[in-house]
Amino acid sequence: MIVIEGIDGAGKSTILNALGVYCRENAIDAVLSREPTKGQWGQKLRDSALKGRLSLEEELELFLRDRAEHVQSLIAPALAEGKVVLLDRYYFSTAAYQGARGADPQEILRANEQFAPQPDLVLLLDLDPCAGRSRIQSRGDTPDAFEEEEALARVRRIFLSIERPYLVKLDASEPSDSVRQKALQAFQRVIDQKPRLD
Ligand code: T5A
Repeated sequence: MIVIEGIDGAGKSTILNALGVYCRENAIDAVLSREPTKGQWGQKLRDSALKGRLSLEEELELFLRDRAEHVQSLIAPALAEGKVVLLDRYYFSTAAYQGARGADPQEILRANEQFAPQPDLVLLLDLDPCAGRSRIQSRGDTPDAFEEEEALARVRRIFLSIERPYLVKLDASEPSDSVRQKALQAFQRVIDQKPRLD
């Protein structure tokens, strides 16, 4: 399982799509997904970003419910079939974003790691929040309630403080091609180490 993390506008979807294309071109059986999901809990969270933010406790609960459903319905079955799961955000986002609102990031990691499979690789796309915001704006979108700059600076600090052996930090301020090349190299290293089920 490969997870892409980073603040809003860091380029996660761009890298996820590039990894998806690479898998198709190299006959790697992969499933792409993202959190929050399009399920009932994920949709509620997305609505809250537009309509008015929920309390920290409500957010934490919904992200956990959404993830538990995601693990059960998609992640665990795909892994059991030997597929590569590519995820845009996972529980590191909960540690960073809900941590930035005051929850304990270490406790969030611990709670999630009790039920959610740990990834083989986390690509952390590190970017200054100001740059992330302007990328979102130049894409034609308006940053939402999760995307205030000061809060994103706290989110970024928490992301950078997470220590896991499978976490690789990439400088997302570099041009897209360069970030993509580095992401693909890290991805291929992991694929080369994994025994294939077929
Ligand atoms: N959340 C989520 C929590 O609070 N807790 C949780 O547990 C979870 C799972 C979800 C929100 O939910 C919060 C975090 C989020 O605020 P989302 O739907 O994942 O949000 O949306 P974002 O993370 O905001 O995703 P975006 O699509 O806005 O950003 P991406 O995917 O990081 O960036 P991307 O690839 O769309 O790129 C943005 C723009 O920049 C360009 C792209 O072409 C695009 O136009 N770009 C670059 N430009 C220059 N150089 C590069 N290297 C570039 N890479 C991409």
